[in-house]
Amino acid sequence: LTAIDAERVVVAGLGLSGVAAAEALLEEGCTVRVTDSSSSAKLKARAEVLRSKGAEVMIGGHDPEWISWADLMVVSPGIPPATPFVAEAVERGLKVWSELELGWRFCEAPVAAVTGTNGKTTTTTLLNEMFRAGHLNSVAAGNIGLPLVEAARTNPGLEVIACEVSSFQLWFIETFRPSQAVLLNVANDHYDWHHDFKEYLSAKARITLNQTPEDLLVVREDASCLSVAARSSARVAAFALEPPREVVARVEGELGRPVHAVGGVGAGVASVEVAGERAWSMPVADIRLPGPHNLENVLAAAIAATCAGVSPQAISAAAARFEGLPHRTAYVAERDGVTYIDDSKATNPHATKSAVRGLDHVVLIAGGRAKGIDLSELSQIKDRLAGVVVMGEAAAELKEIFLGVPVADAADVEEAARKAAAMASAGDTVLLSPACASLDQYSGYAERGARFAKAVLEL
Ligand code: UMA
Repeated sequence: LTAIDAERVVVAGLGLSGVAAAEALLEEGCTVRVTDSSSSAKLKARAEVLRSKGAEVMIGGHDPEWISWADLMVVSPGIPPATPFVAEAVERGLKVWSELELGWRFCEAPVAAVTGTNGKTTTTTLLNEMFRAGHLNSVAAGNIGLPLVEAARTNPGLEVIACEVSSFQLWFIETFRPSQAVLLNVANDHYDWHHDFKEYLSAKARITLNQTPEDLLVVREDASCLSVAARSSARVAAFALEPPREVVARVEGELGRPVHAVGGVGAGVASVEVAGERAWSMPVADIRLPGPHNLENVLAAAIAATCAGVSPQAISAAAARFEGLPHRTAYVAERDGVTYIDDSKATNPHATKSAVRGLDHVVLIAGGRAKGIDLSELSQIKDRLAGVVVMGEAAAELKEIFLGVPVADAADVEEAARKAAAMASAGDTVLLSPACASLDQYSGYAERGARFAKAVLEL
């Protein structure tokens, strides 16, 4: 096999990525063994399907013997590299890829990859909308929920792929080389998977590892993202919520080399300049996505779309239409002059800080599972808060952090909605933006957000 160059492949993890990887490998004629540590009813059913397609499947554990049998391991993003089965494979010199690396080898169209701690899914979706508005045959894939390997194999005639990539997927790449890479932001998250910020940042930096001067790297103008750009071989573009000329000056000063393109905002107009010439602009008031964090997402997508040759009209049309995704600073309702917003997807402090930025008089609902992240940076938003309702595992920690702000306890998100409503006055915003994962109480952020919205509508 030219693309994969392996015959005996172990697929670790039998989730979306594992199933898509195993199916692709079987079709390529590889001998495939699949293993998952869990043995739930769902996995048993999946195992049967894969067996019927010719894979050997072991659920309920991983057999280290398989490492010496294989010449490639494809590991699911949910399995941290410190997991003994994966760590041992790496140590013994087995080739280990993420599903992203495997999927890349099936891609015939250029990939525009988007990563960052927050805003990935929104930006990937918007970028795909911009491509489509520009009449490019494009699909949104990757961490967004459609494994790249599946997207590449099941969509003939693609001209570009908007691919959301996570640090987990980037960890085990080898040749993955996006024509365009977008690094939206890097903030504390996922310390249950990565060791520390340095390791997390270096995983994110891998998005540009194989890029060349023919490729483009789009970064936020901040110290962490620019440190990645400084070490990249790609052409660099940068964005910030300031006039483009100022952004150019700062970035070039920092990097010591010219920037290819820049996105910024001045006098109420968002714009992109390429090689010093204005290539796209749009009044900020015409952009539907709410909040400054989303304006950054729009700038990042607009730079990538512009540099991919999409017309400014098509970019503006997509940005004027796109209202955002559920549970991401999503408007729920207004009750007695109080606005209710569902930002259940905010599962780290940076996301919560971004949601609060741009708002005043907020009654914040926060808490859940902290994933090993220090939540104390949330104290920076204290002066914007009229009150806080805490819930879940992190409740006690949050109470300490918000000392001085009126705080109430809630057993669940429904009670939190009621207590927040009682604390809010006309003109305030009640914001569910938990800064924590939901898995201590809910099946996911979507359930937590849906239950919040329902409770608000019943107030
Ligand atoms: N498992 C093992 N051994 C272990 C640990 C886990 O076998 O030691 C098994 C689990 O029992 C489970 C499987 O591995 O059956 C887990 O697979 P997975 O968690 O990698 O899930 P997938 O269904 O393959 O989904 C993954 C992404 N999940 C994660 O990164 C955790 C999905 O992103 C992504 O949409 C999908 O691939 C397609 O690319 C989700 C996500 O939460 C939405 N991503 C994180 C985020 O956005 O913050 C990064």
